[in-house]
Amino acid sequence: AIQAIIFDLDGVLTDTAWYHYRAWKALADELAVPFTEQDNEQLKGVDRLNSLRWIAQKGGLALSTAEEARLMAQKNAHYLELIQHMSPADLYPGVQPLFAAIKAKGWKIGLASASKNAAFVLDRLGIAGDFNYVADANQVQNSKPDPEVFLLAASGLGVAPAHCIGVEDAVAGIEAICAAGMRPVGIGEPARLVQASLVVPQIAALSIAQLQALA
Ligand code: G16
Ligand code: MG
Repeated sequence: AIQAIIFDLDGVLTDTAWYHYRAWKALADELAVPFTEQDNEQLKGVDRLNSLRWIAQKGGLALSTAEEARLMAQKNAHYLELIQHMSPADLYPGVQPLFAAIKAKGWKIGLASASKNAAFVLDRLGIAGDFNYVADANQVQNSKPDPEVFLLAASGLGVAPAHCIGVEDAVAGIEAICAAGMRPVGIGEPARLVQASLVVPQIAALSIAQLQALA
């Protein structure tokens, strides 16, 4: 039986991808590396260091560890500036009723995000208090598709992975959920998220009945 739903943050509960894109784009421009919104699709769910390495590789740049650290700090400062004005209005429609329905079932709510800024974003969205446990990139060594962040969320919730459903928009995230031994729900296109048991176009289309049926 289902006992917990573990959500990814960016692309599932809110659209921070646009802000990540603007911050990476500014950095790529400075490095003279071509970088488009389509390129940014590849970086969804990918952590900060691996995102920078993806851009550096695209530009054929070899960065030292010190340069990587400086560029990551620069990108993050810009990203933080861009997300300062996020508010509950940035929460995707459908999240609040879904959370209410999950709580009414007595199921727990967890977060598994590749972002180090997850707690700040939850706070800005006004939903920090809805989570029984928040796992993010500050606490894990291995980035998605490794299952570590989902397994940490499950253990923080005190629920065995087999009793959890994971909800993700990124291919690497769905892989992480599968590797964790949880049931995967995708947000986006079925053709892209082939490993997911169920795919809906956006979170507003996800019902408690569909989640219950995965049990
Ligand atoms: C998010 C985004 C990624 C971003 C990553 C790291 O992951 O999807 O694009 O690179 O976080 O973010 P930060 O630089 O804030 O640590 P998720 O797992 O919430 O989709
Ligand atoms: Mg995501």
